[in-house]
Amino acid sequence: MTSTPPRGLYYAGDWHETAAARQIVCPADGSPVAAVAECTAEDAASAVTAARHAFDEGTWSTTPERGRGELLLRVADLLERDTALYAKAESLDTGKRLVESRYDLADIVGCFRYYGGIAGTDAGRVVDTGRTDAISRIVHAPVGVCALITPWNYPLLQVAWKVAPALLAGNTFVLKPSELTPGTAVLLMDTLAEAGLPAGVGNLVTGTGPEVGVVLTTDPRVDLVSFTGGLETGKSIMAAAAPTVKRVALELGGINPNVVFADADREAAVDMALTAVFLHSGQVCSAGARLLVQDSIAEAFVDELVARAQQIRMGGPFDEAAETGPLISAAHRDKVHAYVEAAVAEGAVLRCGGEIPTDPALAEGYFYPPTVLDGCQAAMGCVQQESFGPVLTVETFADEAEAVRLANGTPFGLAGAVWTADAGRAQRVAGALRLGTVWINDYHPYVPQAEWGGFGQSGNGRELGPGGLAEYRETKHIWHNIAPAPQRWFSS
Ligand code: TXE
Repeated sequence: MTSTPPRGLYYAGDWHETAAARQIVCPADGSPVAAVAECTAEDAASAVTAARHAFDEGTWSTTPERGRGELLLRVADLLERDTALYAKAESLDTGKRLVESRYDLADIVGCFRYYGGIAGTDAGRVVDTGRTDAISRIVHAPVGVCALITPWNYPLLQVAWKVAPALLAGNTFVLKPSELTPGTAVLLMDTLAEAGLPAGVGNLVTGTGPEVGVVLTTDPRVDLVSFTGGLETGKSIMAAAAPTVKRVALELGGINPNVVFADADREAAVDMALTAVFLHSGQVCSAGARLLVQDSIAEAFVDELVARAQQIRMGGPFDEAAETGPLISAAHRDKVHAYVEAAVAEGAVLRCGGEIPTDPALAEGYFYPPTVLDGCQAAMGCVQQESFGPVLTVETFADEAEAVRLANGTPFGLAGAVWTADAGRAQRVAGALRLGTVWINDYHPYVPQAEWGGFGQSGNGRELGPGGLAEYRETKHIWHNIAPAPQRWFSS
């Protein structure tokens, strides 16, 4: 029997073998999923060479934008055709429920369709020069070679948010997915090739940040880095990109406020407060991990929420009774548990969860139960830093001004919500919150047409929408003198 070598290094239109491989395991039970190429710094440099060559050669950047959009639409159709394959791969790598991976795939298809659909709708603009002898145009140009570095919580979704606009704008890219969840990125290279993407335009390196990620953020042949991941990594990427003045876009998460006023629809607000924080076991950059609830309803609201949180069923991707899955790794689970212990040590009241489960059915996986920390104060570490796990902190407020002040009281600003029956208050608070996304009487919905990104230390730049495409475009001014004549600025 011949075995195929582990895949993960793809450049210039071909798969390449690597000296080493990494075994991916399913976080739900630690079972082996697949061996994936463990690339070196040299492998990453080879991928950059291919991307640079393809960009400079120009086939893709000179393909009319509508043609590039048609390719994205073909990718969307192929992803839809292969949903079962992709969803299974995503669930095995992340441990998330199969049904959630299927939802993610629908969103991924939607992202490719959105960018495919807007192709050719914005060709720049003509500027009034105030002269009859000159024409001035603003046009879009691709930035060049893009390094796309992605995390493990929504592996292919975060890839899609970068790859689709990067390709539409005419760039070439080197993708580096998280070393924990590379499976669907490997599959995507096959899909892009099947859709007809020219060799060298889309390239992949699998491996770690310190080994291959660093090459992508420092190589002078890379023009742009788009990164989604942790705050500390984001800071180091920004610094690494500085000496070669790369364009940098960062999506770094945060600890997001979910503000509930006493007049809110109680049933909906409790229900959605659970979804806000416990969806995907809290491993969501926009998770509503900070509940701010008006003091007159706080006790009853939190009692109800805790009672429901205790009922949430954990299980693996193929357990149909499960409502949420494991954390991504033992190391991440230990980090979340240490966060909870530190919160309790600084005075938070543990209302539920807070212990690594002892249920034998969950013993092989990295599960952590929905956890509620009541009685938190703005200055506590647990309110100022994200756990990125299924942990809710609870604070109370007296009035609108205090709610806004508390909600804005962290260095982050990705997303959050306000719950109230008062439309005027809803708009006032939404306007005052320093967040990239504000939901009113809802939590988590997003559409590819709307920009996504953060204020403050949640990052810079935007993904999705026209703004997400703008990240991958240079703006160029073309001035055309149609009646050239000497100007005689210098008389000699
Ligand atoms: O992410 P990293 P980690 C947060 C969450 C989590 C924390 C750390 O709080 O606990 O980040 O998670 C690559 N140069 N989020 O350590 O390290 C890495 O290989 C270039 C929020 O898993 O940020 C992976 O591909 N690349 C978040 C990617 O960066 C480097 C999602 C993300 O990994 C690199 C995930 C380097 N020096 C975690 N070091 C969100 N915003 O949604 C690492 N990488």
